[in-house]
Amino acid sequence: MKTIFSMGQLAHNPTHEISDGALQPAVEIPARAEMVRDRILQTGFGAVLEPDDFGMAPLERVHDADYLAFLESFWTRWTNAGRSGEAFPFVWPVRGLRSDPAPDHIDGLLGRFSFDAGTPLGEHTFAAARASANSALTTARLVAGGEQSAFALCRPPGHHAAADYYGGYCFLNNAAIAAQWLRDAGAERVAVLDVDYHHGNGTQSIFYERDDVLFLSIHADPREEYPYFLGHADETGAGAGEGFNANYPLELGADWRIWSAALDAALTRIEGHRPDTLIVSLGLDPYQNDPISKFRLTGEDFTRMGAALGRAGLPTVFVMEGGYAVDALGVNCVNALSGFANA
Ligand code: OKP
Ligand code: ZN
Repeated sequence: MKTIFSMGQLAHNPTHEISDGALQPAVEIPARAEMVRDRILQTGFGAVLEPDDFGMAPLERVHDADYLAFLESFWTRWTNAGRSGEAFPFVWPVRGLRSDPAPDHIDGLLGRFSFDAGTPLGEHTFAAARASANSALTTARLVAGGEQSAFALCRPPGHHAAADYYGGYCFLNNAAIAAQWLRDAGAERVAVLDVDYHHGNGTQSIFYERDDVLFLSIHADPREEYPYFLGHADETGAGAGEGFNANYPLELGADWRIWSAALDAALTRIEGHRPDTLIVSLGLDPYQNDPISKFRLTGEDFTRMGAALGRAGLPTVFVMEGGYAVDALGVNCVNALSGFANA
């Protein structure tokens, strides 16, 4: 299986994030991707190739123009305001406040186009996010071109980013951009299965009213875990999309027995959708030793996960999402991908 990755994705190199009520060392760091790339090369799992540049058009199919313009102009606005280093929002247009007109001031814009204060935005963030999206697009094109599967080594991740906001370390929704590109390239139906520990609120929201892209997510119950405000089991889609969204919120501490029951249920739903392509938002944070997560999957469980996905027999695009146990990321990722390849 081929992997697509660009060094340009490493340019987003945050030092800090806001979590647990304090400025903490950032956990979504370049070493995550380097660890996975190194393991793929060391094990001889497959080639690691550079993405092509797909330009802005496939991003505009998923994200709002004013959001992309904000990301593009952010660093100029930030430095013109006399700021330097990483930016964090601190005020949001919640219930009863107005999102439109968008503010002119950078502090207002940061709140208008984000949903949390935990995501550092810096000088090279947009360039790195674009490179990450290009990896997802190049991977999708390989699978559309007949490869049974391919792996987008995306970082920064994407699944928390919606049409017009960033958060959860995510800026461009790589999986959604790949799904939309596949639709535009002729796929009639796509399924996106998100196995990250955190609910994929951005991907859900992008496709919530659509029946062509089935979204499914297995994650920690939002009553207890980030992102807190989406990911409940009663979110089943709306309008034409009613019945095309499926959430499997699990209790903290869930192990493979509990987790795999949700996977089996999700795979049954996917089979019923008869997708031309499956996209797997491959979060590696359900791992038992993940520093910010509370599921209990072992390294071998990632092999089992990959094998179960492989038995679905669908053309599959893997898109990396979270996972913060840096030393274990390479092993767990290659376990999942080889579990798939050997199924
Ligand atoms: C991104 B992805 C933990 C703070 C967590 C945000 C988590 C974002 C996860 N104390 N802050 O889905 O892995
Ligand atoms: Zn996560």
